Amino acid sequence: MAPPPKSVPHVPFVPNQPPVEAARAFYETMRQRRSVRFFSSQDVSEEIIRWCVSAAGTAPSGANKQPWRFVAVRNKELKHQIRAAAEAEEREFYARRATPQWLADLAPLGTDPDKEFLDIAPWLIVVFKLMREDPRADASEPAGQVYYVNESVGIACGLLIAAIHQAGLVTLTHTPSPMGFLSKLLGRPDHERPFLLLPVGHPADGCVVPDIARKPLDEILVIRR
Ligand code: IYR
Repeated sequence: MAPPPKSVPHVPFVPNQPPVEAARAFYETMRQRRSVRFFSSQDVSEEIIRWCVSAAGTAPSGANKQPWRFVAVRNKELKHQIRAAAEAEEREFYARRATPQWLADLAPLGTDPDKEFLDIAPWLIVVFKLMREDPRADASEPAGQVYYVNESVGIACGLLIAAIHQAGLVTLTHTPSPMGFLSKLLGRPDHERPFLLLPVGHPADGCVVPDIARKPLDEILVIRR
C-alpha cells in the first residue's frame, strides 16, 4: 500500500459506503433520464449549474490533466447567436451532409434543423476539450501535453448529464457539426475545441419524448464467471 517513490504525497482513501440497495436505487434514478427536446423557459439558478459542473469536474482523466472547460451561457443574445449558427450548420446537415442511411436512422426520433431549444432553455453548457494544458500565466514554459482527451471529456460529460438529471433538470446532447462557430462566438482560445453542447433547464409543460427502449441487460453485459 506504500505509494511508489517519486509520486505526489498520498492521503487515505475515503470510500463511499452506501447500503447494498444503493446501486439499484441509482439505476432506478438513471433509467428515468431522457434526452429532452422541449424546454420550459423557467429559470434555473446559477448555483445549480455550478454544482452540476463541479460534479463533472470529478471525472477521471488521462494523467489527471482534467482537459475540459465548461462554458455556461445564460445571456439571451448569445444563446440566440448560437442558435442561428447551429441551425445554419444543421440545415446543411439535413439537406446535404447526412447520408440517406443517417437520415433514415434519425427519422424515428423526429429531429430536424430547427433548434428552438437553444433559445428557450435558460442555460447552454458548451463543453470544450483542451488539446494542450492551459498556458502558464507567465508563458515561461510551453503548455503541457494532455492524454486520452476524448475519453476523459466524454466521461466528464456523462457525469454532467447524470448530475443535471439528479438536480431534477433535463438536457440534450446536441452536436451541431462542425462546431467551430462555438469557439468564435464564445471567444475561446485555440487550444480549446468544442466537444458537446448541452441545453439545460426544466421540461416544457406536456413535454413528450420518443417511445424508445434501452437494450436489456443481457444484451449489453457479458459475464465470464
Ligand atoms: N446533429 C443533428 C443530427 C442528429 C444526429 C444524431 I447521431 C442524433 O442522435 C440526433 C440528431 C441534430 O442535432 O439534429
